[in-house]
Amino acid sequence: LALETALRNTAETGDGLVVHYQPLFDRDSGQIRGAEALVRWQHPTLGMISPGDFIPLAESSGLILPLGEQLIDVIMGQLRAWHQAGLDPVPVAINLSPRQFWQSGLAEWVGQRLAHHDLPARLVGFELTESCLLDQSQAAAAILRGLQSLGCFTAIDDFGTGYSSLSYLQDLPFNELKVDRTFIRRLNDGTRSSRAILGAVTGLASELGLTVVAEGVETAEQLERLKPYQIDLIQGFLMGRPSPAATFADTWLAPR
Ligand code: G
Ligand code: G
Ligand code: MN
Ligand code: NA
Repeated sequence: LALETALRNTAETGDGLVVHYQPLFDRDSGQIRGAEALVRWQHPTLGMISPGDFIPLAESSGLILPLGEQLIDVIMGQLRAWHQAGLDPVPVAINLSPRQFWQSGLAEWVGQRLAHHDLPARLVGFELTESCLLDQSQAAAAILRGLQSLGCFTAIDDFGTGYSSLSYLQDLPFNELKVDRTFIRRLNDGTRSSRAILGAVTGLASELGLTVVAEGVETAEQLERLKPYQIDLIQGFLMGRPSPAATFADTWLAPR
C-alpha cells in the first residue's frame, strides 16, 4: 500500500519518472532510425525500479492511466528539448498498456499534447502487444487509424509471443512489426524450423509493407544470421543499450 501511495504521487506529479531511450538502426546502413522509450521509476527510498516491477501495480491500481499521460508528456517534452538544443531528434516509440490503448479519446488527447509541445507527429509512435488486441480487432483498428491519422506510427510489439494471429497483420493498421527476441535467440540453435518461422513472419510482414524490426540482437553472430531475412531495423544490446536521455543524445543525436 505504501508503494501504491508513492506511485500515486508520481502519477499526479510526474516526479520520479525516468525515461531511458534505446536506439534502433537501419540493418543495412547502420544508421540510427529511431528509439524506444523505456520507463523506470525512481522511488524515494527504494531506488530505481524497473517497469516489470511497477507496471503491473500501475495496471491493477488504475494508476497506469495518469502515469501513462505523465510519461507521454515527459517524452514529448524531451523531444522538444532536443529540438530546441539544436539536435535532430529521431522518432520515439512509446509502449502502451492495454488500458491506455483502450482509454476513450486516446488519439484526440495525443493530438492535443503534440500541439502543446509543438511537435511533428511523425516523431512519436506507439507499441502495443497482441494482448491489447484480443477479440476486438475492429475497435482496435479504429483506434490505430486514429493515431495514424495524426501522423504517428504504430507498432505491434513482441510479435509471436501472444495469441498471434497472422490475420492481425492484414486487418490492423500497423506501420511496424517487432519480431520478439525469442525468435532471434532461437536462430542460435540452427534448426530448420526456427529459420522457417522467422522467414515466414518477416516475409509476410515485409510483403504487407510493414517495417520489420528484429529485437534483442545481442551478438555479432546473431546479426550475421539475420542477413537472409527481410528485416529493416535492428534493436538490441549489440548496437545500443537503453540509456538516460542525456547519454542517448550525446551518443546518437546529430546536430540539425
Ligand atoms: O526496460 P525493461 O526490459 O525492464 O522493460 C520491461 C517491460 O516493460 C517491457 O515489456 C516494456 O515494453 C515495458 N515497458 C517499458 N516502458 C514502458 C512504458 O512506458 N509503458 C508500458 N506500459 N510498458 C513499458
Ligand atoms: O517488451 P518490450 O519489447 O517493449 O521490451 C523491451 C525490453 O527489452 C527493454 O526493457 C530492453 O531493456 C530489453 N532489451 C532491449 N534489447 C535487448 C537485448 O538485446 N537483449 C535482451 N535480453 N533484452 C533487450
Ligand atoms: Mn516495446
Ligand atoms: Na518487444
